[in-house]
Amino acid sequence: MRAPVESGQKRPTSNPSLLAWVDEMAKMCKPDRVYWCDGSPEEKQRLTEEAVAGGVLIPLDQKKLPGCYFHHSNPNDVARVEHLTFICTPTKEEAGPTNNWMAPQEAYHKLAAIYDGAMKGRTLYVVPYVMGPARSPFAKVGIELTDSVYVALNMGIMTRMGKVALDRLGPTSAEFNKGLHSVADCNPERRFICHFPQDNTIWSVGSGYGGNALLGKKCLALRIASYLAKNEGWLAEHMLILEAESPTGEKRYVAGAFPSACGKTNFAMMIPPKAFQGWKIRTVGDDIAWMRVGEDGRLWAVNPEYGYFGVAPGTNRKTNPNAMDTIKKDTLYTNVARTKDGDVWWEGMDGEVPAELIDWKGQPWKKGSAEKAAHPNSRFTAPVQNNPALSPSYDDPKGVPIDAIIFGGRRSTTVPLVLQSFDWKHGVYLGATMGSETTAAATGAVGVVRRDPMAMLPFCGYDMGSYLRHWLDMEKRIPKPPKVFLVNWFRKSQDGKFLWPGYGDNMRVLKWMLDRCQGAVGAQETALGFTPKAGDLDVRGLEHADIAGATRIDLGEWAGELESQTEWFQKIGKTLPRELEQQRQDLLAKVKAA
Ligand code: SAT
Ligand code: MN
Repeated sequence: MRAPVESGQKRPTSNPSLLAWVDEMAKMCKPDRVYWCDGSPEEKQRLTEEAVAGGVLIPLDQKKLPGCYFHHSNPNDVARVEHLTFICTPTKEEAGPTNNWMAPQEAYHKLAAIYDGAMKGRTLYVVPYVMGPARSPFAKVGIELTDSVYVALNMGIMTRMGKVALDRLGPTSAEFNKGLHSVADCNPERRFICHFPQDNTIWSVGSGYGGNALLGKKCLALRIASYLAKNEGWLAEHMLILEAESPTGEKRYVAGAFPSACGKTNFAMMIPPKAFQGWKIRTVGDDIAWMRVGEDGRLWAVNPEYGYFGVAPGTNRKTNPNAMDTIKKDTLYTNVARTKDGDVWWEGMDGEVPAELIDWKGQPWKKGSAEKAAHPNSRFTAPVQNNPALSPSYDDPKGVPIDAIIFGGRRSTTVPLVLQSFDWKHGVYLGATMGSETTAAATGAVGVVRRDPMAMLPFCGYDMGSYLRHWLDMEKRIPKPPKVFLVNWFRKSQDGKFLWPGYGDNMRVLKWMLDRCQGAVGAQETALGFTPKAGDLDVRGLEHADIAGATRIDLGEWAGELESQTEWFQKIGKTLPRELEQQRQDLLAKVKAA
C-alpha cells in the first residue's frame, strides 16, 4: 500500500483525534499529497493558480471582474441529488419516511469501496472550518477532506476557513464534524451523499457540486445540525435572516424559510421601493439560520455561513441590485454562460441578449437558440463582505433577536400573499403543510407541487414527524416567541400572470408583518388566519399589482388544499404530532362552515 505523501508541510495541529482521523482517511483514499489549508490570502491565490493551471477554473476578465473565475461542472453533476442522499441512523425509523435511509455499516462499507484509492494522483486538501461566528457559543467546527481544489476554494468563501477553525477546536477536542469528500470518477451510478448524525460524520462521493460537496452547508449546517438541535433544544433551519431598520433607527429581525431557488437571496438583499424612504434592509444570512433561546426569552439567530451560494439566472439590477454588486469581485461562477471577452451572462440578466456566447458546457451559443446558455441552477459563490447591504450583526457572536418567522413557497394558486397565524401551534401547522413547486436546484421534474415543511424536506437529518414535534415543543422553551407568517410571492392569475410584482415590493408585506408584531396595523380574521384588509398594506407608488387577487382567500380552493394535506400527513406516518392533524380538521370544519 502506498503511504500518503505530505507536501513537506508541517501539520498545523497536534490534536490527536484530528490527526488520527486524517491519517485513517488518507490511508483509504491514497492521495499523492495531503495539504492542510490555513485560510490565508496567499494560500487562496496559490490554490487559485493551481486550479487555473489544472483547467478547473478559467479566469474571467480581471479588469471587469477582479478575482473572478469560471468553473464548469461535469454536465451530469449540476444540482443536489436527493435520491442519492442518505441519512444513516442505526434504525430506519430515526431517518423517517421522507429521507432515504441506509444502515451505517452498509453505508461505510459501500462508500469505503469507492473511496479506496480514489485520490491516487490527487491532493487531499484538509479544510478546517467553523460554521457561525468563530467566538459564538453557536459555532461548530468541521473538517472537510476533499480531493477537489474547487471545493476547497468554495469552502474558503462559504465558511470561516483555516487556522481560525483549528484555533477554535484546540489541541485536544474531538468535537468536530468529520466530512470526507471525493469527486472520485464523478459517476452518477457511484454517487452517494451519506450522513451519520450519531457519528457527526458525512461521507460524500461522486459529485463536485454545491450542496453535495460543500459539506459545511446543507450536510452539516442543516442535516447534521438539525439532529443536534433536536437533542439540544434549538433550531437549525433553511432560513434567511434579514435586518429591517426603520426611519427612526429601530432595528428588527426576521427569519424566513423558502425552498431552494425561491428567492431567499433576493428577499435577504431587498432594496425597498421609493415610498419606503428611510428604511434600510440588510442581510444577516441568505440561506441558513441557527436559532437558540436567549436569556431574555426571545429566539436569537446566527447565520453559520460566510458567503453566498446564489442562483445566477434571474439575478439582475432590478431583481437584486445588491447581489449584482456582491458578485463583481472575488466570485466563483459555476455553469453560467460567458462572453468571448471573459464576462459572464445568464438568462434574465439586464440588457440585450448577446448575439454569441459560450454556453455553460463550453460550446458556442447563438441568440435565439432553444438551449439555455446558462444552466438554470448555475451559481455564484461570493464572500458576505462583498454585499453592500451586509448587516454588521452578521458576525455578532450572540446573533440577532427574531421578531417574525416567515414560511413561503412557490404556489401559482390558493396561497395568499400573506397570512398571519393565530398562534405558535397554528404557525407550525402552516410551516408543516407548506407546499412549493419544484425548481432546478435539485435534479428531477421542475414545477410539481410538493409538500416541503419549513423548506426542510431535503435537509432534515431525522424523522419528519419528530422534527415537527420538536417545533411544537419549542413553544414551551421560548417565553417570547416570534410571530409566524405564511407568504406567497408567486400566485398567478387565470391567464398565467403574476398577481404580485415581488422583489423590492415585498417590502410592503414585510412592513405589514413587522407592524403586526407590534400590534401597529390592522388585519382581518379569516378562517385560515389574519390577512391584510384593504388599506392595511402600504401600496403607495405600487404599479402592476392585483392586490385583491393576490391577497384573496378562496374557500373552495382551500377546502381542496386542506383535504390534499391528508396524503402528506399519512406519508409522515405515526410520528406526526396529533395536534397538527387536529389543526387541519379544525380549519377544514371552519372553511366548510364559512
Ligand atoms: O446546492 S445547494 O444545496 O447548496 C443550494 C440549494 O439547493 O439550496
Ligand atoms: Mn438553500
